[in-house]
Amino acid sequence: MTTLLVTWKEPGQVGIEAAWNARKNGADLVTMIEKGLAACEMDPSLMAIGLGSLPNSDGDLELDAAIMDGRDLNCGAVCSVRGIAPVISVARMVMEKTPHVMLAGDQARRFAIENGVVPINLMTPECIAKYDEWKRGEDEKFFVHTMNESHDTVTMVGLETGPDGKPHLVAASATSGLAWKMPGRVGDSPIVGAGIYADDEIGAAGATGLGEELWKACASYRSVRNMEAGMTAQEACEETVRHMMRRQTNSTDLPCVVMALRKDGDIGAATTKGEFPFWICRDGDIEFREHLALT
Ligand code: SD4
Repeated sequence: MTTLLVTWKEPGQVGIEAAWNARKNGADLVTMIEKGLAACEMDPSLMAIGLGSLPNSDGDLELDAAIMDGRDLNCGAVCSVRGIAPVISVARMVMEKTPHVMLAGDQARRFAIENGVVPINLMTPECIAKYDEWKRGEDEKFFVHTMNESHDTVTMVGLETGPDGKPHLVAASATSGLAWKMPGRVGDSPIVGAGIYADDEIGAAGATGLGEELWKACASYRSVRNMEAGMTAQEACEETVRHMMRRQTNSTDLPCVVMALRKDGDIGAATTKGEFPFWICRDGDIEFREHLALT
């Protein structure tokens, strides 16, 4: 049995379908998730992540990604990478080909090129037009972009249970970060423990939303630890979100979302604000769900 959870409506649909197609072609869990996120990054019609997404305040796209394999807690990440996509594949290469966890900026780009990724111009006419529009009405500072309009991150968690009944979990995320962010700013998505976490002995979790707050909360790790302490996946996510709402004054400025998948297939999701639409795929049966904020 294979279960996948993917964030947000439009990009999530592209991601989940691509991941399941990869499975039909024989992909393992890490590859399914990589292919799912890569499809979102490379689709210029999605303003969510990767090619043609919303840039920083200089009009430059800086991409982040991370992947974690719950089998041995191995992980790889890249941040602030320009002119390269899909960065989820570069994060996977960091995990599999280096002894490190994260490469940043120009050196991550150099590593990608050395490993065969062809540089591309990530800015499309559509995202340049959006940037110009934002520049013209530049009165709302950095976090103006409401995440209800278009989401900047796709996060995916997956569980595979083999014939021996042993669970295997993977979590991954790819993002262009918050639109109009300060150049060089990195959010939660490429940070293991904040944006993603996976441990075959417990479960996996992933976050999306206001990265500064999710990072302060170590939201994904906290949710996995909550499941380790005996909570259901839903209780685990709700505890994380309630804790954020109680301790972090900015955690309801924009949605802060966490979703979790326990090693027995139990799932949960919670958000500090608004609705959180996400997709579930169970052995190819794809279902769409909408979660409301905690009140
Ligand atoms: C970030 N968490 O860079 C990301 C943004 C995001 O939907 O998830 N947007 O802070």
